[in-house]
Amino acid sequence: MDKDQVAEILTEIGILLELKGENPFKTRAYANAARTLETLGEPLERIIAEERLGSFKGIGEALQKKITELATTGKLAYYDELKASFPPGLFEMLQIPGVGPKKVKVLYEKLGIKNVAELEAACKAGKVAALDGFGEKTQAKICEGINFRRNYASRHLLVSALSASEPILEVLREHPDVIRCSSAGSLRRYKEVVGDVDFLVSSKKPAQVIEFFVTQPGVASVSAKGETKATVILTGGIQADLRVVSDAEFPFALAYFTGSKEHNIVMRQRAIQRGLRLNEYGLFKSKEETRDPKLLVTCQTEEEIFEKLGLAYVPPELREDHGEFDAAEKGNIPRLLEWTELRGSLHNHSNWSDGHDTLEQVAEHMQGLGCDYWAITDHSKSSFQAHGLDPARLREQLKQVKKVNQRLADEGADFRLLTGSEVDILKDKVDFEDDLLAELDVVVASLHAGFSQNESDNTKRLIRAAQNPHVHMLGHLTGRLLLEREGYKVNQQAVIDACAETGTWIELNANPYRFDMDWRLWPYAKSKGVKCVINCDAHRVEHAGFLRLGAGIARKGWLEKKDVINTLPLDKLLKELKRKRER
Ligand code: DGT
Ligand code: CA
Ligand code: CA
Ligand code: ZN
Repeated sequence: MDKDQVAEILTEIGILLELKGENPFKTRAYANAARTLETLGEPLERIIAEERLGSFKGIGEALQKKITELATTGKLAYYDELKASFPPGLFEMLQIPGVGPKKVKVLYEKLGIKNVAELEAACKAGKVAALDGFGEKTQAKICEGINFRRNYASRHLLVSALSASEPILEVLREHPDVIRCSSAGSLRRYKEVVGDVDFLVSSKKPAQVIEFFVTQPGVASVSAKGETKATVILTGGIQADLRVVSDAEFPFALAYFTGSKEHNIVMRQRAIQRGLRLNEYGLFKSKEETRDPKLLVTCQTEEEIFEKLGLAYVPPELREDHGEFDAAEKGNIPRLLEWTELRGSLHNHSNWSDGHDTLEQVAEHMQGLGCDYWAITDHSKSSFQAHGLDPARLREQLKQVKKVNQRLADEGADFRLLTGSEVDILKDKVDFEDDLLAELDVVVASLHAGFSQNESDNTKRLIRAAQNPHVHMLGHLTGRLLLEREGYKVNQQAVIDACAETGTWIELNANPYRFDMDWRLWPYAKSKGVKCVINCDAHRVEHAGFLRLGAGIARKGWLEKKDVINTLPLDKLLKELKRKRER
């Protein structure tokens, strides 16, 4: 097991001990040890081999033993026994927002509640509100959380689906019996959230491919296995479907299983209008449903299928029946953004606020990745829970950034840190005065706290922020966290209009939990001339990888290189950053 897997189990042990009512020092020791492991700067393996675990603060002898056992054998008897002593449903209850170990313990001991279903029944009967330390409000919140989970439990973040599927695609691609292979479905369409993962393979030996697929290390269990298809659960809990077809069928099956359903329906109608039939097996010269190979209109690729139906090629991201047919008919499908065209990110954090890394570490890492620039936009003072900077500390940070840049320049580096702030949008102004904002390269304004239940209040606040001549862009427009919480209510169209009027950019926050502003709104923003900035909102250097995800979502929003500010080289970017202030 690697350090993250070991850390996860230690965290779980801490929770189990808390459920048992163990003393808080003991339970916290596990949580602390987990955090220590997560932030290790070197492989756990090496530390164990060199017997250095004991040198870390808070890892005593008992913990050293457990960590070593987990890391080397992947198992821990202590953990298995502990876990077995609880009803399995208790863990599921912990997944409900607002329900922690302490609450689960009370619910279990006082009401005998062992799983989510029983918890929901107890809430409905009003029994939970009557418990000490709960009350009506908590009960209502638990109910809401249960509903939320029911709607989302079978859905997964795009990034989880990508990381579960990519290793499998890679080995499938190399398998000697695989001719062509691809992901399909919502994953290939780059939906922000997916239900299941779909794989498609062409092969002359389907049985071999199926057998190979179901025995992959990433496969946790096999739900169904046939001659040409299989359904499995991947580690991480995502379901995956594999279909194996002949190579002649491959382009048709790929188009069909990529979907979306809505897109497929229009494709099929277009075929019918031309006296043809389109299905997952082919395009046929027939007025009836068929899969007769003698009637097949041969196509080697998806491109040819589109061509036969009078359409330019539609990239998978656009296949949502959101205007792609009109565009493809007129030859107006844009050349979508490529992630390699991005040159840096303009909203990121360092350890001066709630980020993990120092300015130097950030600069070195991003330079190493080949970025041209990277803005440090730590939180402003009102975000005290995120250690927001007050004006004095921000000015101190500006000096430090200058020093880092000086050193980079001395070394002849082709890279620059930009100064900035992610300034909080308060009730009727932003968190810093104009004179301070004017000293910064980049100003992102975001709504973090105190937003209202009232859509028009929130909308007004965002519009007022857009009207500030020093605010370059609005950050994560709705504050949503995918599969976790809805965003605050805001009239996004009105905000886009205000950004168009004021020359303010809108962020596409590339954090895979956010992808905010939503891809569905970008075509409207683009039509209004509002520019996009794809930002990592990085809190650690590893988050630079979000750029690639963000670019995929931008493609889904029909965005091209020219629509995205951070495709500009540094000199042009600096000019654009001045434009609004000089209006
Ligand atoms: P998901 O998995 O819920 O995130 O969404 P998809 O789009 O991946 O849906 P999925 O996995 O059920 O099916 C994959 C594709 O197969 C879907 O996008 C379109 C195609 N498909 C499946 N069932 C139907 C259907 O009943 N009619 C049509 N026209 N297409 C279908
Ligand atoms: Ca799917
Ligand atoms: Ca599927
Ligand atoms: Zn941020």
